Amino acid sequence: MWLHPDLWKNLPLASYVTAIVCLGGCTNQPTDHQLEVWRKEAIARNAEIVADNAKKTRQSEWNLVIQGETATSKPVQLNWQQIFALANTHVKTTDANYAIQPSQVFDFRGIPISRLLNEFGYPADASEVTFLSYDAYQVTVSLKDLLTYPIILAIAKNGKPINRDQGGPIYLVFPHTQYPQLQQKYEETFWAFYVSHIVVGTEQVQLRVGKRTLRLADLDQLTQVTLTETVGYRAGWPSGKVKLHGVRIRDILAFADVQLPPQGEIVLQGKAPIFRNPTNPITLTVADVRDCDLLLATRWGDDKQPIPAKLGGPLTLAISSGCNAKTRNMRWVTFVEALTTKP
Ligand SMILES: Nc1nc2c(c(=O)[nH]1)N[C@H]1C(S)=C(S)[C@@H](COP(=O)(O)O)O[C@H]1N2
Ligand SMILES: [Mo]
Repeated sequence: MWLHPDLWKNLPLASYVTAIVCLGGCTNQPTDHQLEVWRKEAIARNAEIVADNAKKTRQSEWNLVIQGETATSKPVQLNWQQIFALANTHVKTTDANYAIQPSQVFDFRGIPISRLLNEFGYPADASEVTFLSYDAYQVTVSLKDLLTYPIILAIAKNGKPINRDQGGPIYLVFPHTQYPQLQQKYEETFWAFYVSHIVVGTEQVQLRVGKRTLRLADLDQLTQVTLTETVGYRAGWPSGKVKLHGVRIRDILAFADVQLPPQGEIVLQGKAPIFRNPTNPITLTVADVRDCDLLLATRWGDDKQPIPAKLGGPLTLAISSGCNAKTRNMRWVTFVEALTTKP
């Protein structure tokens, strides 16, 4: 069974009140139910942070990054002026998220994804494109559909900037009215709000650690570890226990000659803006990095498949249930890009 993105939202508050009661007195072996409860708690807390931070970034400071298996494999960053200049396609459609008037047609103006794909290139064998948002929400769309239909990153709705609570400043819009066949396939959960990155296919592993940049071949030299856990990622993963294969963060740091700061913390950065917010960084305690299994996963499942962008790959944080509650409760970071230390 696959998790519907909706399961991550509108979490019943009552379900995690029990976790608070248990935090002081839990045994070392939390039950699956407790893990699930902690995961929901972390996600609910995250939702608040996201709502808060998303409001702070102004439209004029917004960037859009295009990367992955593009022609140059180098990320291209568009600033607001460039985004604005490219956004000259109009799509008249209902808004899948406008529940008040589901039949109302709006005039969206935006950048057709096909234009970006043609400009920046894509490999002949690529089949999907992943859109990542400020809050680490992600959706994956078939490349063929993106080339066939005017699916746009909209920056205006009826001639006005799109409000944050309606998905602005950049909202992924599908031409539902003109192409009703897309209504089922790309229902409201696909309409990503505040898009910040477009990943064509899946990127190569590239992890900044101290002064070094590690590739998959480097990580594959280290001790390989497998965890079987209920994952806390937000999108796309199966529910229930999943096998994650990768390397320990402490081994990665040692490999890159980075010392564990005795009193400090390890800072992890992901691609989504909320996973690299300097004022609210994702931190791991030195004790947990030293004493429990905190992995960067490179593969998953029984057949050790690479982790595709659709699941937040190629590198994701995986947290063992043997870690302390504080760490266990943390976000499972997708699209991991850097590890640093904080004294
Ligand atoms: N960036 C982002 N886009 C998103 C979501 C989200 O959490 N973050 N939720 C999706 C889902 S599941 C739905 S139903 C719609 C509306 O989400 P809302 O109910 O939070 O307004 O937006 C979609 N786009
Ligand atoms: Mo939803």
